[in-house]
Amino acid sequence: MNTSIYPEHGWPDEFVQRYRQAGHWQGETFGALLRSRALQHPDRVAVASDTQQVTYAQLDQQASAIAAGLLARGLVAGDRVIVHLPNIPEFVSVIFGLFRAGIIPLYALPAHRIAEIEHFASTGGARGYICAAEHAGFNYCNLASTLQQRCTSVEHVIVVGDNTRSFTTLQSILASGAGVPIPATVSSPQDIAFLQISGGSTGLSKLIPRTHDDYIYTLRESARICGLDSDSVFLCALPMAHNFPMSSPGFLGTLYVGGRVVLSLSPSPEACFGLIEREHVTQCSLVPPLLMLWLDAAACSKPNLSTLRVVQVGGAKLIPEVAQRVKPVLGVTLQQVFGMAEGLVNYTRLNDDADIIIHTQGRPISPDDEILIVDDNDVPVALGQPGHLLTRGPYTIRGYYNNPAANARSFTRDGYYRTGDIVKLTPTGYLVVQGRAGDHINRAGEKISAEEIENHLLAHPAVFDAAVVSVPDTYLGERSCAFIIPKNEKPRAIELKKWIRERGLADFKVPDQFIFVDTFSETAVGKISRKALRAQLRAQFESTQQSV
Ligand code: OOB
Repeated sequence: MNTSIYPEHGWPDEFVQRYRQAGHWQGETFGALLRSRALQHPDRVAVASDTQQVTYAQLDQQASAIAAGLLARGLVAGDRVIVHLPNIPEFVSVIFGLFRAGIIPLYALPAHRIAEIEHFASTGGARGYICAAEHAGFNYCNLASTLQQRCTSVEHVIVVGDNTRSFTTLQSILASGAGVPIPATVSSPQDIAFLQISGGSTGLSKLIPRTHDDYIYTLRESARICGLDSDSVFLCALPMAHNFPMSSPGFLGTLYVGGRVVLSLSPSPEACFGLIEREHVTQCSLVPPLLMLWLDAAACSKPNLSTLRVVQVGGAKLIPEVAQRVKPVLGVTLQQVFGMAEGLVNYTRLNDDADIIIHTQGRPISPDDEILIVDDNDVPVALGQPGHLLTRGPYTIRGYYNNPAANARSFTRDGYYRTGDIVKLTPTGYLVVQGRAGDHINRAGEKISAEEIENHLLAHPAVFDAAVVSVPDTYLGERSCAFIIPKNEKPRAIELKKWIRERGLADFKVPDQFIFVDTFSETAVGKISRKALRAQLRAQFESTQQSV
């Protein structure tokens, strides 16, 4: 067991004992889980899309074939493989194939581009990269080629779909592994099951190691809290690599209880309303901006959503005015979700009073989730006062993967994770999110590090200095605004946008707005922190908005 002050990953022994004795950690693994569900109800549909229906038995067979095929190619248990796939059934068979082989998936979002993927490959020491040939007009095979040139550790590229670059296809892996006998699991419950990526408020994303035991605990409890059972049909409309639609309760929570997962390549109301009707969807998760789109579309087009019972909304703050419209317009129960890929997830409960559902972001999953709300000096604030949220518990990581510097910043000496969120606690134990202490931008649930974008802007030859801040946006919640001091000639905003894209960053990180200034302020230059500068610029932005 890890005994360092900032353990890499893994809980100290006393906590391991406590979580086992409480029955939170039941010694399950993903590989064994799928086998057991396939034996319980082989012919039920596990995953459906516009073009495919995969039963539990088929999913189990595919997972074994993929595992055997990958092992035959030379990958071994413990290797890391980046999974870069959109919402297609192969996402599910691939990750269960990796679980079965004991290989660790590292989930990338479809929007990520070479800069992010290269960073994940090098920090994760990835040996493989699995992508779609093409999705939403982007050719992932070209990205794979560049990745292999830049990152020699990535020996294996596997592509879902035909490709002209002669990369190995998933089809051939499946064919080569079909029928090869392979155990349901080779992992121990406390092994790392996969790596998630952090929103990253300081610089580049960090990798989040989640174990079988801790993650499966959240699936079991989330399914219960969200009212899922084997008759439930969950529509996965958000990118399935994201922790929220993966596990809160998400597609994995649905598979845990033997329900049916329906995948949509797009979260738009046009794509989803038809699927809800056709597939008799009962549950779905959305971020607030999408919920707003759905509400507006449903109010106009009056779709048949009669099977839909619950919509989870999280990832960013939902304002009460919007929360209030959910029941009358969609006819469903709203469930607010405030969670993080690092662990802690809070839900409003389905039978909570309307006031709690509309005005709070829920309470923790587990009686063993420990919550501290503290001031800037780590001293607990009085009940009801806002403060920094710190947490530890049976499914909150104790450290990022391979990142002692980040661990020293993000965890207290006794293992609490510093979430970076400012919250208030109600007398009945519900959390109300007030905002962020750190400098990240929460753009429609996608987290953007100001520092990461500033560093790319500073590399532009015409930029003398850059500060990126979040500004309020009616639909996105927050959008990004870059304040730029040009060197000489003022560059055009369109040029800077192109620059960010060409540096291989996800599109959602391209600043929405640019403001060119001569100087940040007399006192700002070199004398105050970036954090204070960003706060000052944000205030400056807000005051100009009010005077317009
Ligand atoms: C989810 O996970 P991440 O890792 O992309 O982002 C976590 C951060 C939180 O620290 C908080 O700043 C923000 O996203 N957040 C919310 C929120 N839910 C997440 N802020 C206000 N209100 C909410 N309801 O976003 C995530 C993971 C699991 C479940 C749900 C969301």
